[in-house]
Amino acid sequence: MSLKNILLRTINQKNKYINLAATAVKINQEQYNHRDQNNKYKKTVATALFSSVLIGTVLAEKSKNNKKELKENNEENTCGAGEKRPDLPTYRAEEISKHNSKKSFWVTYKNGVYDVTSFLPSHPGGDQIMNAGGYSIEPFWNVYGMHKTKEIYALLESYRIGNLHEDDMVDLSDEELWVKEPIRDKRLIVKTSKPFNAEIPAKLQVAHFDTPNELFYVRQHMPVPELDSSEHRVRVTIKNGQTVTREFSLQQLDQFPRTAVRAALMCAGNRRSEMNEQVKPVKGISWQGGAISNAVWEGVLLIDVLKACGLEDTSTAGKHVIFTGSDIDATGVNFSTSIPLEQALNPKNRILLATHMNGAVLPPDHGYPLRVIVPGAPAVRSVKWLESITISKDESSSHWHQKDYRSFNASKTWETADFASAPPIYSLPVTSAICDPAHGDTVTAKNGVVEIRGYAYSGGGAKILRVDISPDCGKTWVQAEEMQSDDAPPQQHYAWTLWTARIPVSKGQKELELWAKATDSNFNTQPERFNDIWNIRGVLSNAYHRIKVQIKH
Ligand SMILES: Nc1nc2c(c(=O)[nH]1)N[C@H]1C(S)=C(S)[C@@H](COP(=O)(O)O)O[C@H]1N2
Ligand SMILES: [Mo]
Repeated sequence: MSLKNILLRTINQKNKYINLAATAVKINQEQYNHRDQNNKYKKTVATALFSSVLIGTVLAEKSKNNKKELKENNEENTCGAGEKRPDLPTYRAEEISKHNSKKSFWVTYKNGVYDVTSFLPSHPGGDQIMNAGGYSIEPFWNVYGMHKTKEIYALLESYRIGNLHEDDMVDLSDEELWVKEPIRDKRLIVKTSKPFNAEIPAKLQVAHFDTPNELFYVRQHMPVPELDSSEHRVRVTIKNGQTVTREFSLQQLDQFPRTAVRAALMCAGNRRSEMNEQVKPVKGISWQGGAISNAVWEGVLLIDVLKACGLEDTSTAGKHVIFTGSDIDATGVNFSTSIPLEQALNPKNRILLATHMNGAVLPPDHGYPLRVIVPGAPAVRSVKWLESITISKDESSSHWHQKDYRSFNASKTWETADFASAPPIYSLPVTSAICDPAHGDTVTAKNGVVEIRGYAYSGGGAKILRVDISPDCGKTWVQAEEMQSDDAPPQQHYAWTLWTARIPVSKGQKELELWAKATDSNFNTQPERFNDIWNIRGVLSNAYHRIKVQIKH
């Protein structure tokens, strides 16, 4: 890059930080305004202004750090992928662009040209890859940051056929996309930074029944969109012969009765890493047990809004509600997924259009200013930054709905799995995990007893009835004594359960292997091993949780 370009970029960058700080002040004021309107949060304007300035300063500072981080990340280990290879031929961009079909499919990365035709069927993201045909994969990998691993760079390089002509090289670095990301709590365990995916540390899961907002796990597919609650609208479209569309501002939504639901959100991929380690590799973020957190969500009922839009008059069977967020992928497509309309209209399911989380305005990472909460469903259905709700005879056609969050039997491979015929995951099976101690910890036995704590959860409104712990690989079981759960009725119980168990150990015992399993109000229980439930995507990974600890007496 020329000196002039570098200077221009620096000036642009600086202006961006100034804008960013200004926006932060605006958003922050707006959040306080919103609270005041609801007459629920009595904060003085003075406090609001003070914290606005404070947050503005912190954000500006953070952006500087982000830039530093970006530089460091740019020096990530790409295993030499995309470096010049004098032994290989050179291709012009025009020639490369012709190879964009399933018959012949080329992509570029930095200097490298790759023929990945034979890789297409095994791409975990399905046909999404077709967007990069004859072009650079960089802008796509900038959005889908999980590609940026040593293994994937090495895999890419194995398809190398040539070099991109010098004159056709373009700077496709990704700074622009990520400078506006929110500030995150340093205690979160970061799995991928762009997009930001992070789990809550296990010991902090059991420290609070309602997870503090800043510790709630975060799962993003794209950069966090910047939205303004005073301008935000949600569009409701009902296709029934003629199409009816209505738009609601947040103030208009507030006209509906407000209500609160305590619900855990769990990613369908929670505990995937155990399936990966105990059976064989799966594809997806390697979540340990931290892709679940619990909160009280507040907003209006989806069912009330749909009825106000005249939905009652239509037949519901076989239809779907498509939720669309404001976050967009590299090709300009918004995040979207759907649930069956019957599920949405069952009042027991208490589906919310939520504006608040644990009494505070939704943080940007969790969908500010509006998200849908589908209690008891895999968290992917709880679309953040909600901008449209569409009643349709078809499921969402999005990649995230069609090519992900579906399950297969253990024999299906990426080549044989048929996503189109596999049912989408709309509920969750019973699961549990021991959070404290962690695997490998040394614990102290007091009066011959070791105390352990964890969570348990089941989807579809099922409540946890029992958590059983085996201290001897299944010979005997000890029942957890203390169970902290919500007081909602058993078939409408959407929160997690935190439990404590006391495990007797014998004198002089040095090591203890612990197995945990939960039983829910449908009397479903966790499977013993991961082998039989293994699936290519590593979803619904709910076999017994097993850890080993050392004992100090
Ligand atoms: N708009 C939008 N909504 C989304 C997602 C997303 O990437 N974009 N991720 C989904 C997934 S897969 C999960 S697990 C949850 C995570 O919610 P959280 O980040 O508030 O924990 O959000 C869901 N809603
Ligand atoms: Mo998820």
